[in-house]
Amino acid sequence: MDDKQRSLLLESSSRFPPPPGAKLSYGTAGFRADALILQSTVFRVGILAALRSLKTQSVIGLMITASHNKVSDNGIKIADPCGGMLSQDWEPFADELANAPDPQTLLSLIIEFAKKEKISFDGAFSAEILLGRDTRPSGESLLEAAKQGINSIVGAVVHDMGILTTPQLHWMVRARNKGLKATEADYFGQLLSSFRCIMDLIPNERKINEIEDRLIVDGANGVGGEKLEAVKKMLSGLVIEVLNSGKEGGILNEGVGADFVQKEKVVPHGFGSNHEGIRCASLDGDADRLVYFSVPSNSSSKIDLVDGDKILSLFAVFIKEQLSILEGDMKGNNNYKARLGVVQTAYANGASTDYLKHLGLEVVFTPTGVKYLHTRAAQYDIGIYFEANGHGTILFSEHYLSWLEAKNNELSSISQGSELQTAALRLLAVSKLINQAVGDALSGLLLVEAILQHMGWSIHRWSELYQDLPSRQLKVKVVDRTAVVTANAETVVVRPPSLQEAINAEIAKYTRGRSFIRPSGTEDVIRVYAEASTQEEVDNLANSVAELVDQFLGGGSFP
Ligand code: G16
Repeated sequence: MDDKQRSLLLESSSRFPPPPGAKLSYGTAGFRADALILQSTVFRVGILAALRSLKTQSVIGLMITASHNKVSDNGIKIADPCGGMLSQDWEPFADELANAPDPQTLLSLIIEFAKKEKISFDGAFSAEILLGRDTRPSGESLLEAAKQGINSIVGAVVHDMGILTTPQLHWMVRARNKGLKATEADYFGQLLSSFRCIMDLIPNERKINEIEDRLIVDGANGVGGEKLEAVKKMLSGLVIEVLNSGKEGGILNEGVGADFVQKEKVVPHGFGSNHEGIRCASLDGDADRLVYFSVPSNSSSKIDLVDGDKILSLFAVFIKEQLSILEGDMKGNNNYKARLGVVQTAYANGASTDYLKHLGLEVVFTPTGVKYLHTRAAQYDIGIYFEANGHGTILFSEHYLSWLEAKNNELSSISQGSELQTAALRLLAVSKLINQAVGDALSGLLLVEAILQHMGWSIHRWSELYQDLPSRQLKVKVVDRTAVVTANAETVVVRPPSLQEAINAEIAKYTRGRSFIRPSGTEDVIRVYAEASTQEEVDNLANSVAELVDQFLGGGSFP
């Protein structure tokens, strides 16, 4: 590193001192905290993104968002060259960078890390970063901090992509690195054409059904609602009404959005008895999560939740149907049996796992966080991953996509329009519609809608795929959430000692009881999950486990 680069880093970082007394750590999906203390962190992540770009000689993405968190929080997510989350082996460096106490320490860390990673500052490659933000008021000034961080690396180029959903930014990074066009119009164009393709391939006999073509979407008062308004203008065959689009003056994620709906299992603001029986969906603050729900008659505010597990199950049924058509006829020359796998976390409702296994699928578990699920799903030809909270997607391996393309070409010449070719075309369209970089509420929603039409299923028919076990989620505020250490995909507490034994003793009191705790990586709380055979039992179990967390970790309160 030459003197010019050193002095640029020293000078710029002196303008972004870290907040006194705050320790920030790279969590489930990047850094997240009260927006007031994030200037220096975001500036430093700007530097990190430029270094990552130099290292990989690729475009990197930075998204200013705190997703489902309250509006006064903000955060930053990093998109790697493939569009996925930052490679986990860089997370410790991200932590060190964020917490370096002064410019000189920061510079030393960068020099040492660049040496270790063999990052060259010779100017042969210029770092290039795509920058986006959600609708939070703090986003504008944090975006400026990120720009200054990026510009602290000589020659770095920043493209401000404006207000986007997180998955749009990840999609753009992936597209750019594949040499494809990557504007918002290209993103919408790909979504709409692949949606149309799946809709056009619905067999005629299935087109007669009772599905209402109206969908009501809760936009969480965030960016997703805004973008969906744009999508719906270009859509045909589906009528979408967006509530909580942010234009009505509601507050982001307050009493609205996928996180609220999935955790509380009540209607979001703006929904009520006038929506009884209608198919409804809810997006989260940066539109990377999606859940569906319906309002039962005379329900007060309760909903029938169709969560990420059921979206996964719907996708699995559809993919499996196409694979059995394709693999049912192995007479051609070019045959191949795809390896299909499903990835869940400990939050997956036990009934969903039973259902998926009953379908004959391979189901594996990872800790919470898309970074884990995505990596695991990428090991299959087709990997479907979903968290119960609605974050997930379907990944197709390059190898399998090449096979599908070849099969489609072969079938075009020998049996154009056959059921076999249609199945291949459907899978190819799904691979274009569903975001290959990260979970995406907008593309997920269009795929759900296309599959429901294909199956001829109402939301009620879909919801009846299996009956969820009653579950409850709570959060407990403790003095130091890092005191909890878990193992086995977060199902067992290994620290503090004896806490797991105490939880086991509570679980043993209930039929089909299951419970686990884990520190959140996006909020300063311990999360408690419980499942049992009745709602009363599960509420008791969750409350007793929350009490145990309080006893063992002290200072508990239940936000
Ligand atoms: C992020 C992650 C998700 C995770 C969620 C909650 O979502 O991308 O994988 O499930 O945080 O994580 P935790 O329980 O550790 O707080 P989002 O939508 O908030 O970015």
